[in-house]
Amino acid sequence: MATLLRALHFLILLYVSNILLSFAQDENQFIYNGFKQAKLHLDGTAVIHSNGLLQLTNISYQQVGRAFYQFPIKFNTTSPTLTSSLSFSTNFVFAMVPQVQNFSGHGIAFTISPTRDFTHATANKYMGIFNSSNNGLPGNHILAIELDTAENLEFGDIDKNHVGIDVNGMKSVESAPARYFTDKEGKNISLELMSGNPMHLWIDYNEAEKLLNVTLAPTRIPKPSRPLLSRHINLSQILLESMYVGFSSATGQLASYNYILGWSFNQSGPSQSLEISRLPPLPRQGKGAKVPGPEIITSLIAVALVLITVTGAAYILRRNKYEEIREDWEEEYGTHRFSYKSLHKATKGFKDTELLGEGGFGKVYMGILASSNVQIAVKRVSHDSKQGMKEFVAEIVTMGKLRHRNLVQLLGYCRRRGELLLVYDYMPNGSLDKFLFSNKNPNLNWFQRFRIIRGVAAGLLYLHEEWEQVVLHRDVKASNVLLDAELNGRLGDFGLARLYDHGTNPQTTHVVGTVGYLAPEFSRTGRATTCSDVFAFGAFMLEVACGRRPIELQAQGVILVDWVSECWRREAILDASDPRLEGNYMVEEMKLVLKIGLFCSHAMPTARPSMRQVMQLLDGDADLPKVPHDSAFGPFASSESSDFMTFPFTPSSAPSMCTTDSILKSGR
Ligand SMILES: *[C@@H]1O[C@H](CO)[C@@H](O)[C@H](O)[C@H]1NC(C)=O
Ligand SMILES: *[C@@H]1O[C@H](CO)[C@@H](O)[C@H](O)[C@H]1NC(C)=O
Ligand SMILES: *[C@@H]1O[C@H](CO)[C@@H](O)[C@H](O)[C@H]1NC(C)=O
Ligand SMILES: *[C@@H]1O[C@H](CO)[C@@H](O)[C@H](O)[C@H]1NC(C)=O
Ligand SMILES: CC(=O)N[C@H]1CO[C@H](CO)[C@@H](O)[C@@H]1O
Repeated sequence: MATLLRALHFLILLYVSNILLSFAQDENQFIYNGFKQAKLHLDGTAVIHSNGLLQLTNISYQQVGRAFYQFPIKFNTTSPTLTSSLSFSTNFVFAMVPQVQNFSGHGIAFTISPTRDFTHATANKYMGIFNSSNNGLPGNHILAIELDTAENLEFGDIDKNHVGIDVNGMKSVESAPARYFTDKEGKNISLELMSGNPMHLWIDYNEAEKLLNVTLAPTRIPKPSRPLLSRHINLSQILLESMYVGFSSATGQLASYNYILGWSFNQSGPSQSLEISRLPPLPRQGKGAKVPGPEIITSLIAVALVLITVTGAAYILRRNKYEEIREDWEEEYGTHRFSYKSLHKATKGFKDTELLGEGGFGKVYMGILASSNVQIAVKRVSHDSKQGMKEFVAEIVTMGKLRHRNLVQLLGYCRRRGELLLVYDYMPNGSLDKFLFSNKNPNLNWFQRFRIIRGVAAGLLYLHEEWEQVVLHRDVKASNVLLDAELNGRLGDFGLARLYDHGTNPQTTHVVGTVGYLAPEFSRTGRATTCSDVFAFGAFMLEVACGRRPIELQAQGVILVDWVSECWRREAILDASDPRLEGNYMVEEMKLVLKIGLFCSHAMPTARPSMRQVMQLLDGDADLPKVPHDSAFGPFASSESSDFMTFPFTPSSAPSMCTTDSILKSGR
C-alpha cells in the first residue's frame, strides 16, 4: 500500500512539474537542458540527436546549419499596452569539435533576426546569415554574437579564436580573443573555442543601461563576474518588433562538428541557469553519426563482444606502436596536441622515403594529414628527461602562437616516451643551404638572396622586438632557413635550443649552437642574448653573400669573417662576393650586406647593431656609418689591434641592449 501511495505521489509530482515546465516555456522565456522536446525550427545540416544534442554542422564543406526558436519574440514595440522591451538575457552551452586538430569551420553565431528565411545567405565566412551583397547593410536588422574560429582579414578579424558582436554584418563592432576572467586568480585565462570541450556563453542586454555584455567560461565554473565584452549599443535602431532568436553555423574549406548542448532565454530578468550535469553528452570525437535504435544496439553489442576479444589481442600487440604520453596538465593544450597515430599515418610510418633531412635536433619527415590533405613536416626530437617537459611544452604552445610571414609556423606537438614530435608547416623548397652549397639545386640569383636576407631579418626582428615577449632564436644559420613555394626565407627551429637548457644541470654550461655562428661571449659564458643572435645573423648574411660557410674546414680553417674583413681592409670588399653570381648583383646592395655582416660580427656584443637597426639599414631607411678601413671586426679581433669601434649608429649614451629571452619568466 505504501509503495502504491509513493508511486501515486511520484506521478502527481511528475504531472505538476510537467505543467510547471510547459508554463515556463512561454514565448519570451524558455530553457532547454538538451533539446529532446524543443520547439526549434531546423534547417540545413542541423539535426537533433536522440539524446537531445543539437548538432548544427557536420564535417561536410560549404554547409550551413541553423536552429531557431519556433516562435517570434516581441522586442521593440511602440505600443504602450505591451510590456515587451529590448532587454534580454540568454545563455547556452556549445562545443566545436574540429575535423583535424588546428583546422576548423567558421564557428557559431547566436543570431537575432527579423526572419528565419536565410535562403540567400551563404556559408563560409558569412556564417549562414549574410551574403556578399547584403553584408553590412542597416536594412538587415540582425544582431549576432559570433564565436569565430576563422580569421578573415577583410572583416578585420583579430585572430581565429575570438568572440565578436556583429551588427548587420560580419565586421564586428567589438571583439576579443576567447578568454574568461577568474576572480580567484584575478586574471584572464585563454580558451580555445575549437578545443572540442563544451563552453558556456552568456549574453545580457539591459535596455536602461544600453549595455550588451557577453561572457564566456568553461562549463565547470559559474558565470565569471566580469564580461568578456561589454558594449554600449542602442538596440532600438537594430531590432524590429518581431524577431527570431537562434543559432547559425557554417563550414567552408575546412569543417568542424558544431553543437549546442543546452539553451536558456528570458526577456524579463536574467536567464535561468542550465543544469550542466543534465546536458546531453557529446559523441565520441569524430563520430557525428546518429545514435542507432535499440534493436540494432543489441546485435551490435553481440558483434562488439566478439570483436573485442579478437581485436584485444591484436590491440595489445599494436599498442606499443602508437603508444604516447599524455598527462593531465596537457589538457588545456587540446588543439595543439596531435595523436601519434595521425602523425604515424601522415608520414607513412616515418618511412625513410619521407625523410626530409636530419638536423641537430633530430630527423624531419614530410607528411600529409589523412583527414585534411594538409602537408606537414614532422620533427622527431629525442628527449629523455621528464624534468622540464611541462615548461617546454608550455613554450611550444607559446611558439605556436608566433605568427610571421618569415617564420615556419609550428602547428603542434605530440609526446612519446623518450621523444617529442613537433609538427610544422611544410616548406616545399627545403633549406637554404641546399641551394647555396649543392650543385643539384639551381643557384639563387642576387635578387632572391637579398629578399631572403631581408625576410630572415624581419622574422628575427619579430622574435626579438615585435612579439609580446622576447624570443631568442639561438641557432640562426643557413640550414635553419627554409624556403616556401615563392622562395621566401623563413626561419625554422626557433627556440628549440632551449630544450637542451631544460633538464640539464644549470651548473654545466651546455653550449648549443653551431660553430662559426657562435658569438665569442656566448662561447665563454653560455648565455644567449639578442646580441648573440645578431652575431649569428651576421655570419648568415656573409654566408649568403659569399656563398661560403662561416668556417671552411677543408680550406685550412678559413674563417669567413676574417676573410671578408681582410677584403674590407684592402678596400676591395666586393672580392668577397660569391663567384657563382658572376658579378650579377646590385653593387650597393652587395656592399651593404657585406658591411652589415661585419658590423654584426663585432667582438663586443653591445657594438653590434640591433635587429631593428639591421632592418632599417637593409631597407635604406638609415645609412651605414663611415668606418675607417682599418677597423677591427670579427670574433677574434682584439680591442688593442686598432681603435675599437662601437657601432656608431646608436648615440654613445644609449648603447645597444643585449636582452635575454623572457618567455619563461612571464609565463604564458
Ligand atoms: C543576398 O541576400 C539578399 C536578401 O537578403 C538577396 O536579395 C540578394 O539577392 C542576395 N545576394 C546574393 C549575391 O546572393
Ligand atoms: C554588464 O557588465 C557591467 C560591467 O561588469 C555591469 O556593470 C552591468 O551591470 C552588466 N550588465 C548586464 C545587463 O549584465
Ligand atoms: C581581461 O579581459 C577584459 C575583457 O576582455 C579586459 O578588459 C581586461 O583588461 C583584462 N584584464 C586583464 C587583467 O588582463
Ligand atoms: C536610441 O535610438 C532611438 C531610435 O533611433 C532613439 O529614439 C533614442 O533616442 C536612442 N537612444 C539613445 C540613448 O541614443
Ligand atoms: C627553385 C625551385 O626549386 N622552386 C620550386 C619551389 O617550390 C615550388 C612549389 O613546390 C616549385 O614550383 C618551384 O619550382
